[in-house]
Amino acid sequence: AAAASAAGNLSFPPDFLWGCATASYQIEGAAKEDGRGPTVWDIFSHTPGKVANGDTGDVACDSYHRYPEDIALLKALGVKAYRFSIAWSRIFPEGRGKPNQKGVDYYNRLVDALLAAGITPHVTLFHWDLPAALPGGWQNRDTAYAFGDYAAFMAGRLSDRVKQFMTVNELLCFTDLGYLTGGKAPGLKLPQKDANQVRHHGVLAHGLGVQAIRANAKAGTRVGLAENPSIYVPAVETPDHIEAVKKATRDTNAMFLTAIMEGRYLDSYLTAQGKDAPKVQEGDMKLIGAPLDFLSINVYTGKMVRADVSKPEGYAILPMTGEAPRMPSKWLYVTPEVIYWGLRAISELWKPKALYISENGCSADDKVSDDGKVYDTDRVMYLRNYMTHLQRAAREGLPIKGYFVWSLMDNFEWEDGYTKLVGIHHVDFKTQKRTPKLSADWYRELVRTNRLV
Ligand code: GBH
Repeated sequence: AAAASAAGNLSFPPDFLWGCATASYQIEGAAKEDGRGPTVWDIFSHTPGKVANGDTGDVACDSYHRYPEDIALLKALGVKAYRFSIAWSRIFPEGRGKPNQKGVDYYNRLVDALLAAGITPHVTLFHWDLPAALPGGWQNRDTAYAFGDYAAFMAGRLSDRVKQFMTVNELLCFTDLGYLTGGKAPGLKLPQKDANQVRHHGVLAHGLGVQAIRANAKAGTRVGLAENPSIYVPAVETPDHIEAVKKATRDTNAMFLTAIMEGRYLDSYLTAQGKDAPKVQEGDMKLIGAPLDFLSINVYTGKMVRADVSKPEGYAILPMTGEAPRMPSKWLYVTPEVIYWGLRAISELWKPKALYISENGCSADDKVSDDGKVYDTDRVMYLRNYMTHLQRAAREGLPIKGYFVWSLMDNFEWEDGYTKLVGIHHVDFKTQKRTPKLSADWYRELVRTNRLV
């Protein structure tokens, strides 16, 4: 039995996996090198008015060339794992067809260098940089099959060394935000019916990816996804509000995570969408609902929920007030408890075998001081607060196995370009020099002691 000493109560489990996360388009640069094909994000970022300052990922952190330096940063932090994504269009420049060996070589070099440094690679196969050549993008069901083929290929090439694969990152962001509201690539504003079909192709791609990885990977390979479900905090920690949080979690994620965890669309979703409901083919839901080896969630923010018996759904989601504390990204309200309640609601609803936080972090009011250092006290405060609630989840025995801070370093923050920086290392985008921020010093100590102090 665990020693119930006061100090022990602040510890994380001994085998807790600490890591850092990045994504290909946000850090790699080398957009035209070694046969990489164009992606929807290349086109979007080069379209005037789409990204702040007209910023692009053409160079970003130049990690395509500087990955040894980035691995050195990971090593200096003492983390045991690195979550990165593969640029599909480096492997298949047109999304499908003949593989590009130079792209494969890059990820082989990266994986080998990580392993040589004692760092476990966790691979995301799709973090939004869709090959532009795929006709219709995610509007086309064929794209889901192309993803399955690409997943099969990568599993075959990497699973001798990579043991943990995430199919896709954040369904909402490459479906609704790309095709319904249009703030992200490809920047379309389609009618709800078409957007619902895009959502379906997204979850179908995940399902086909799971099947493809299982069929092509070496034994012992684990498959999951990195999702950003809507997650909630009970307004008051009483059984009725806690139940309301679970119900809200299940209902509001009906098109994505609930479908994946339950292998069906909730009737309430289908009814609400009516004639706009997605067209589903025979066998789709079985693929989509394939049991996963683990589930990873990206946790940034969440809303409060209270039980409300006057509503048919039995709960009310409380809006954020204008004065609620948030980080510089306008959507990033500081709600540290959501990391615990998100994990708890998901655990109780769907009993996943293992859970990870695949991203957590924030933009902050970073300024380089005279000594060249960024003292990001606000980010330290943010991380420390979230970590307290992560530790509660571990302490109470939820199956939380690891945590990846977003992000290893400042990088191309999508439509915000380089105006919102989310790294624990500062990057000087003129010189590409990386410098640990105060938050990196803080994280290194957390990783070293494996406990909150
Ligand atoms: C993550 O998404 C991404 O996975 C990662 O690549 C990114 O760098 C990181 O966040 C930091 O931002 O005003 O309606 O357009 C976080 C979840 C969900 C946050 C969508 C931004 C846009 C809200 N994102 N949200 S909206």
